[in-house]
Order: sequence, then C-alpha cells, then structure tokens
Amino acid sequence: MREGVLHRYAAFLPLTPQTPRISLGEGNTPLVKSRRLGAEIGCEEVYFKLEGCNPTGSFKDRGMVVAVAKALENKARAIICASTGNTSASAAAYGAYAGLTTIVLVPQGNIARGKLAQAIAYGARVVAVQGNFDRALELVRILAQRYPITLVNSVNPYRLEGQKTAAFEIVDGLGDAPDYLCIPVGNAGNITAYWKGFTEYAQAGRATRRPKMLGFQAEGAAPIVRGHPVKDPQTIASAIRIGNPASWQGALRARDESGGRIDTVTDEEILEAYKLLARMEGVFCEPASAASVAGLLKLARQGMDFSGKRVVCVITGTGLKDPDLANQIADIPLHQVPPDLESVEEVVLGLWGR
Ligand code: AN7
Repeated sequence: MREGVLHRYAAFLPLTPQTPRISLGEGNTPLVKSRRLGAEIGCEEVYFKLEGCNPTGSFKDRGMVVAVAKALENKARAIICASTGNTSASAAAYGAYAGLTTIVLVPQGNIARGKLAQAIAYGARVVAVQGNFDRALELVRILAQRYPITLVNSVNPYRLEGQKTAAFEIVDGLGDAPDYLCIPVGNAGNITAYWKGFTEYAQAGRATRRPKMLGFQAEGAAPIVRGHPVKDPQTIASAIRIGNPASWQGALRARDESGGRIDTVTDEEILEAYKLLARMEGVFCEPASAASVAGLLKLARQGMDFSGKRVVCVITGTGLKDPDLANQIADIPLHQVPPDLESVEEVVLGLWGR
C-alpha cells in the first residue's frame, strides 16, 4: 500500500473526520541529484523533483486529491475545470476514481496529445473551446457559479493546499529548505503553493529557512514579468501558455517575500533544457517543466553564482505527455534495416564507434 498526501500530511491539510482519505498513490516523488548539469554551472548540488512520477504524470495530482476529497465530503456529484491539459488529466482520473462526472474545457488545438488521451481514457466529458486557456477559465468560473458543479481549478483553495506538500517533501528529503527553488510559472498556482508549504514548514519548526523562489515564464506568455496580462500568449510549452494567471498575487508574494525573481525563458532555451535534461540526466520531461532548468541555466550564464548553493528544480510533468514534440524535434536518425544479422551488425558496429 502506497499512501498518498492525505495520509502523510494530514496534520497540515484542511481535513475533517468526514473527509474521505482517498488516494491514487500521489506524492512521495523522487528527488534526484544532478550528475552533470549542475557541474556545468559550477553548482555541486542541483536536484530535480520529479513530479512526472505522480499517478497521472504531473504535480496536479497532489492538489486534485484534496479538491476531490473535499468535493466528496460536500456531496458534490460533478467537477469541472479549464485546463492546458494536466489539470484536466488529473481531474478526469480522480473524478473517475471518486465516481464523479468530470467536465473539462481545453483550448482547442493547444493541448498536448498525451493529456487529451488521458482525459478521454478516464471518461471525462471533454469540451474543446475555440479560444485560449484564459477564456476557458473565465467560462468555467461562470458555470460553477450558476450550477452545482465543483470548480477544481487552482482558484479552489484545496488545490494549493495539496500542492504545497511538494515543498514539505523537499525539506524532508534534504533536511532543510534549499537555497533556491526553480519552478515554471503558468497560472501561478504552483509557485504560490510551494511558498505556502515552505512557510508553513518553517513556522512548524521543520525547516530553519525558506528558499529564494525563482519562477520562469515562457517569453511569449510572460504576463507577470511584463506586469500586464498578455492577450494572445504563445509558446511551444503549451502547459504554460497562459496570459492572465489566476494566482498572480501569490506569485508576486512568493517572489518578493523570498527575495527571488520571476524571469522569462525563450522557447529555444526551453527546448535546449528539455534535450539536456533527457540526454545528460535521464530525465524526460514535458517542455513546460524544462522551463525551470532553462531558467537556472540562463541565470548562471548571466553570472549568477550558484557555487556552494543547493538548488531544486521542479520537473512538473513527464515527457510522455507531449510525444509529438519529442518526435518533431528528433535530431538523431532512426536506422531502418532488413531483419538479417549482417545488415543489423553493420549498422550497430557503425553506431557503436569501435
Ligand atoms: C507541466 O493543467 O495550468 O503555474 O491547466 O502543466 O501552477 O499553472 C498546467 C500548468 C507547469 C504551471 N508545468 O503551473 C493546467 C495548467 C506543467 C503544467 C505548469 C503547468 P502553474
């Protein structure tokens, strides 16, 4: 039996005796130490928090389990969300597990194929909105006000309560908070949740300090960095293609209270980090997740000194979410050979480079 966040961190969550202790085995994800990328920027201790190891392949499960448990406690029968993909996959899974009807609104044509496959497989009702994520979020907010459907976007406070448990795990794993936390920023719920988690753990005496929060938005979808909403956000990292983040204020608070920063990374920098993570570290993530590492590399290149520091990069989702991208940018040829030993041997020896 693998216990989930409701069991492990009950004392820090808004649970009552009536909250069902449901779990699909979320949380308790690996914290893997970098062997090569960190060394390249002169940092001995870079870690990757592999949130792609959650049941539906992203960090969203931590918050969804709490939101759905509370929905069950409150006798809800249906849940709804807008999503760039991962929230809908997670809602669909926990909705199915809980026996709830799940309705998801996704931006048509701008959701990675693996995520759409998940929502369909779990039996969610999928509505492809001919608009972007920001519009879909406006629409579900209105619908959830009008009808008895529980909204499970991160404007539902139980979502962030669950997501903050990732900060607890990092402190529990390292023995204290790291110096820096690098994290992608889209709707800004996760950076808000991590900051809440680090703060609560420090207040509880489980950590002696809090990290500086380094958040990264895609250059074409960087409302927080620009200081105003972006009407038509664009980036290859479809998960963070968001122009008007719901938790904007939370992100500013995390940045300012921690003495950190929120910066941009270009699609080129995201793709570079995406490849490096897979090829140098054995970590295959989705492009939005690579923004955290792209940002770390950018700041190091700009001369920020990470030597002697402990850095954790949050790898928010697995690379299998977006198989089309991996194939599109493939720059290593696929060798097609007839099935006889001679042909295969010739190709293999050529590749082996003896
Ligand atoms: C892999 O699923 O917004 O700043 O609707 O899927 O908390 O929004 C996803 C966001 C980072 C950004 N990495 O987190 C959604 C959605 C991945 C993500 C983010 C998302 P937030």
